[in-house]
Amino acid sequence: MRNNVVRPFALMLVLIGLLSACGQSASQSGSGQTAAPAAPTAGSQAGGDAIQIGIAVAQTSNVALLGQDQVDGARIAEAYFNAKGGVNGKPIKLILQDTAGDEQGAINAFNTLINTNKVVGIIGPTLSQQAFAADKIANQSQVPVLAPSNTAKGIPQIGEYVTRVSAPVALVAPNAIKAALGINPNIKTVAVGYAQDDAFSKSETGTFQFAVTDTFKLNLATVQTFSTKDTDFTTQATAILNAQPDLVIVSGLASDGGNLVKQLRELGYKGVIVGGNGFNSTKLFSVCKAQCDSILVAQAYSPSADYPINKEWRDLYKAQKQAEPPQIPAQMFSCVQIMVEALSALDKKTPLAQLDLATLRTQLNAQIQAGTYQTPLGEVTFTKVPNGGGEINQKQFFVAQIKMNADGATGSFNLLP
Ligand code: 1QQ
Repeated sequence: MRNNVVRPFALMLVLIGLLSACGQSASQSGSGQTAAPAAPTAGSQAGGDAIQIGIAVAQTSNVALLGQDQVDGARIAEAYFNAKGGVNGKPIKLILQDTAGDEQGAINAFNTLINTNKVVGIIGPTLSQQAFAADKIANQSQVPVLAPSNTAKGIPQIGEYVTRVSAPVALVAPNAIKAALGINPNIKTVAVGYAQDDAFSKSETGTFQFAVTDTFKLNLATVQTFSTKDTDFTTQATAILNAQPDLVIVSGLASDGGNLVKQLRELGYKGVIVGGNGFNSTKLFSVCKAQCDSILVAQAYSPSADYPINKEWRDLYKAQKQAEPPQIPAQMFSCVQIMVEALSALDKKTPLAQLDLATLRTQLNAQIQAGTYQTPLGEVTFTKVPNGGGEINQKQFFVAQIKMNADGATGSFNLLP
């Protein structure tokens, strides 16, 4: 068993911990005075002051529209949980590494967090496309990953150290089509567009297309593809208009998807539009502006859900942003909560300072997947997938309709009853 291999180190590390408590610092790389270059303990992270948790999201690139929402959620969570006493009295410190928008950026951020920052676990990356590349690295290094916004099919199957906190597209997306039919029961013809260079968009469009043809028995008139890097959608918008759809469904990220909607409306499309999970950000409003109005988006979060911690989170977010919290920052807040609560539970079994980092990471992973968490998303538990990690169990999903304000720049996600 892996745990037994590292156990002999634990005793030695307790001694090092005692030494450092006597005023001698146990640095991450091991000081020249210690007999052996020991693996760092949780207690030696950040000089023993705080427990370091990695946040690897897109702070730059076109994906930063979504990643910035995650930074907001993470910062609020860090202050909130530290004010509540952190991990049994010990504060947490979030270490942010920018992944930018691609796979290599995510791999680099994960490697830095694992090997340089020596975090106990990682929350990230922003995209499924990045997760399929970077989560493998964490899995090989036996570092727990919480997937805050990775909704494509197959994420928990990457490996046992991957736990998904973001409900998969297969469960969430079809709710938006149902809502569209509620608004216009005469919908017969559907056009679909998706980003063909993005794993989430491909996975989500598969779910949408199946729901259109098989679940709701509608006519799928055209399927248009684009890239997440595109800005000109004349070709796709023209083809969609020519198909004369009553409903258009877009699976893309906030910047490309938002631009497709904008250009579609500018060319004269008047019917219902459904956007996928890439639209679940108020940052979308700066892309399609007034033309974002009335888009339907299914979500795994409701700001008005009646859970005690959701009320606190919502108030904190509103005080900072003067807006209701969208889904993506709420999922990030929930990830930080799950890390903190799992660390606290583990610390009660064995004080974290007595565990070497490798053991701590392994035990933290098991603790994360075994727990039940009352989050802003509702009660969250995980099901272990065969040969993989943890898949989220979440009870409630919602559909919102975007309402843009008269200024054409600000707006809100209004939940449908
Ligand atoms: C994924 C997604 C993105 C839209 C999250 C920002 O759901 O990549 O899986």
